[in-house]
Amino acid sequence: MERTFVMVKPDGVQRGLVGEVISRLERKGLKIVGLKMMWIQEELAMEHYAEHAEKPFFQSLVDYITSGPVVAMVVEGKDAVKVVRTLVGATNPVEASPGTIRGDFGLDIGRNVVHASDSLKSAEREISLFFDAEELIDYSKSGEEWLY
Ligand code: FUP
Repeated sequence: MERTFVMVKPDGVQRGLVGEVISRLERKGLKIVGLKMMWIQEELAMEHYAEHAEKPFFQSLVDYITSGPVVAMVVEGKDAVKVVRTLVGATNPVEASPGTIRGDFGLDIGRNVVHASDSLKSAEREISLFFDAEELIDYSKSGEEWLY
């Protein structure tokens, strides 16, 4: 089982898309093992987007991601990193296919509703950046009588 990091960005929260995003992940069969609302401070934003530090859009990216609350989560499942990237769609919502989160809800590359780790390595880095180990819950969803 893989774990990946997903975040509903400030525009997604403002537009009331938190439930929609979570619902799509759950319906796909992924399991939420960590979930919290938070307001990212500049230091964490800069670390999260460190790979873009030299890019011209870096400061606006940091300003945007710190502009309002986000919902951060860790989801678990088979091939979770790739599966979530497929559900999320291309970075630029203009190119994202209909049926993906960004394809269905985004219009602007700087306001693309969600973040999802792009590799297992970034997933591990981002999960440890946003969550303490005790905030991730180990539980089983299969074999429960009330699961239907
Ligand atoms: P993604 O992994 O799909 O979120 O995309 P990237 O890591 O390449 O980019 C991170 C964020 O930077 C994107 F969500 C949007 C923003 N970005 C821009 O604002 N302009 C660009 O030209 C590229 C990315």
